Amino acid sequence: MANVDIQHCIQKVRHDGFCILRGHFPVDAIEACRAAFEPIAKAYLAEFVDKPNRGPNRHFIPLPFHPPFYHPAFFDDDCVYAIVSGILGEQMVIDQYATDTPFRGSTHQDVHADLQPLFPELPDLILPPELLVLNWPFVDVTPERGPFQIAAGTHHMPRAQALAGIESGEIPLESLLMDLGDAMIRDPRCLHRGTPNMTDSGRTVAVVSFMRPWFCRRLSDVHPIGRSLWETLSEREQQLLQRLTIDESQ
Ligand SMILES: O=C(O)CCC(=O)C(=O)O
Repeated sequence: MANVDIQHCIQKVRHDGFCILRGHFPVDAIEACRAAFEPIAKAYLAEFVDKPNRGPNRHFIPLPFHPPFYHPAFFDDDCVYAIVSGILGEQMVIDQYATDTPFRGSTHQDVHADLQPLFPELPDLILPPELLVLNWPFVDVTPERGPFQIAAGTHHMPRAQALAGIESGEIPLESLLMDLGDAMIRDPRCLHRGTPNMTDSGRTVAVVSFMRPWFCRRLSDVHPIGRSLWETLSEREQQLLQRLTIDESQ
């Protein structure tokens, strides 16, 4: 944790809605993920190419919980743990491991938040986050590859006001360029959108969702974790991943 200022990152997530840890994750571990993801994406697209679940030519694809996608560098990182637990508390859990991939032909998404207000009857109530997302790209995210855009600080604003501010240009949407090894922690209530990937290779970004232990949602596309891998995890990882189903046959 030597060169990461944890308190600064916590403040940045709280205030702006995101922070980026530059050059944080091991590039060789990510390159292994990129190679292993190719056949997964190919098989997925063979079935769902005409049924994109995130807009034209943009797919949310779950990842299996085994190497190379499971790596302690991603799930047992002291800095990520300190920042995320510094906001959500040490009882936090993970319920999802997946990817977002826009391909050529993807378009600008509507500006959106990934979570609905906790209390819909009070849509303007500003609360601390119940959930944070960790993202890291499997490729360098260049301007041509459809970078994620975010409107900093909009998680502190009534949503209608934030959307109007973005629409009028008063609140800027910032393109987040990322290199292999960069990792982002963000509040998914902070308004954002995906942009078009104009290249012939997918722009895949991994997605891990951390949440306070009382927050539950029904997810249909989460892979189990094999018992043999589970037994090798640290106590902290087992606490984080306690919501996964353990596959006793693996
Ligand atoms: O990966 C991206 O560029 C944005 C994805 C996103 O916000 C979504 O699909 O909800």
